[in-house]
Amino acid sequence: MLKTVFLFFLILDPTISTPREESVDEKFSSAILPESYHLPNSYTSTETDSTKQRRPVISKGLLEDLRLAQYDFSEENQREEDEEEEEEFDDFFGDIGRKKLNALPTPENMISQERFSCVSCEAPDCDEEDICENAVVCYTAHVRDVDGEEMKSKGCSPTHSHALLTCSTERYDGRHVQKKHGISAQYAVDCCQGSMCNNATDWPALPDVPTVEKEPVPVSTEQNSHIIKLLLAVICPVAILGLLVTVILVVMRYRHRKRMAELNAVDLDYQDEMVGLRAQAAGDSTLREIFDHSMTSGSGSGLPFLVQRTLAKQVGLRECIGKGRYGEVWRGIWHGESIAVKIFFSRDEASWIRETEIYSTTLLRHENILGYIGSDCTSRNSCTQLWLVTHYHPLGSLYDHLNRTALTKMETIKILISCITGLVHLHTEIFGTQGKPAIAHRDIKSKNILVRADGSCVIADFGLAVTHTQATGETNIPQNPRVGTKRYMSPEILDMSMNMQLFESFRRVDVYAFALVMWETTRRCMTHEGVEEYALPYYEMVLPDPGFEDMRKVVCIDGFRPQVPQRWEDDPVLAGLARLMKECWHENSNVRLPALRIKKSLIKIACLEPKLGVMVQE
Ligand code: C9U
Repeated sequence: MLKTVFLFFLILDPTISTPREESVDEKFSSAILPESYHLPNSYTSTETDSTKQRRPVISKGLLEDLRLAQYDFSEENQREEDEEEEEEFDDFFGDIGRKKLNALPTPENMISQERFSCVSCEAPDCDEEDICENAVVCYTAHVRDVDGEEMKSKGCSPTHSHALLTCSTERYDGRHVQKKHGISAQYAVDCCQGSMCNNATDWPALPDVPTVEKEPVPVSTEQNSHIIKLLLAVICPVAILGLLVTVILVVMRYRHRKRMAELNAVDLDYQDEMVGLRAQAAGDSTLREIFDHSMTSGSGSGLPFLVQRTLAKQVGLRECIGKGRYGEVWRGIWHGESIAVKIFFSRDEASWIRETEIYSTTLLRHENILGYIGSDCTSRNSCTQLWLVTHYHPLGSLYDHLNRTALTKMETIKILISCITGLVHLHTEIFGTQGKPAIAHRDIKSKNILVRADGSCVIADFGLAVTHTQATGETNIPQNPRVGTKRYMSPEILDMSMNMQLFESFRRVDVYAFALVMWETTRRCMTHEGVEEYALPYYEMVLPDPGFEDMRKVVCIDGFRPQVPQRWEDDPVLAGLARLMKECWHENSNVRLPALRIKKSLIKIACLEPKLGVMVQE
């Protein structure tokens, strides 16, 4: 049954192709396209048949064709599908088609394989009649093409399959095609069997053009939904991603601006007399003039606030002279003079804030504290740049210096006394309205001490510093994820027994670290017995960049301290230094000497040698 329906589809749906078995079928199939509908040319023949009798269109061949079309369907299946197909059939053909299908050949009306002559004439007007031979059936066809043009033709159906296709539908109104494409052809065919039976036949009446609404084409609907799905699958993630990126950028920009405003506010807090400040035309002044002014301008130890604001714009960075966890240190040029610029990683913003606060402390300026010029916080390529600008010391850090050169006793004493003088100044609170709080450094080490051209030293890096004011009893420990350098950590930090409430504890931590700096420096002090190579404290006991636990084991559990060579004991100055450093790195922080005591002891040691004593007195 399905095969039968397929045959109808061949006629009705131009999108279904016909089998390519016979050339006649091929020709025929093209002829049945509704959009260019015309029946095949008649088979012309010279032989005429006077029989004009019209007989039922039934033949053995037709019956066989139909059987072939149905052969693989059981009766049961057929019954099941009948109802369904009837509905489809109604849709396509209505009453006209049904009538014809019901009239298909049965064994009862089977007729012999007789051949006929038929009248043959061509579309559109059938004006020149001829005769064709050997027809299974004769037909009279009336066709209206998609443009509404009517065409009339007569002819022979040469084969059974041709006859079946030609005659199986008497009337076709193209409803199905009209529905799909909004345009259709119509045809009406009368078939007859008998010699010249289509002579003088009337033109069968054409069905009206169906008035059906164009149905939305399901294929394109499906395609549309595919396209929509595809677009959704592509556009949605891209749009969401774009939106997310935009939101993140906006939030980052907002936070960046907010942060910049906060950082600027930090600066402002430490510029107490902003209003009275004169904006300086820095180009007109030398560094010294600017500093002289800054000492009286109320802007702490650095430049007047308004000059600091534009520092980053005025400084030309020349070479990177240091890199570390904090960020980078550059030598820069400012008003023709070398300056040092510490550029903090934005993750170490807390250190920049703290260092700016400490340097902005009134009375911090001291010959053994790194000279502060100013801080600037700028935005470059949407990145916060935190600058701290100080004096530049060409000899670099004490660590660099000791690595580079061995020292005379004079140089050694000068380094140690200048360092401890800086530490005394830091640790000492100066009372009064123009005073300063006590400050503990918390990261004393040879890399944080710079060597001036005259061989004396300055202390740098106040990012971890804590302050204490006796009057209020307040110890200001800023929030900072950074900790001191593990190698220089005192036993009480390593075993976590340190009393953080007591400011004195922080001073003692500095003293322990200073003792290690003394050891590093004394190793490089030449005597007639020679000199040791530069070495970091505990170099024999821990690997480079030791962990907290490594240091705890060495310093607290094993109780090791840097080794004091025999050479030192043989020299009164070095022996004195060795005794002093041992007191300063004592396990018990209470017995460590205060900075001022250390300074006095160092002076005493210096006086052991007349030349050194003169230097100290100066
Ligand atoms: C890397 C440690 N550090 C050095 C300086 C600073 N940190 C610093 C601290 N706070 C604010 C600004 C800077 C610093 N360094 C100098 N001078 C200097 C000169 C030469 C070197 C290093 C430092 N060399 C290092 C080894 N290679 C040759 C050059 N002046 C002031 C501060």
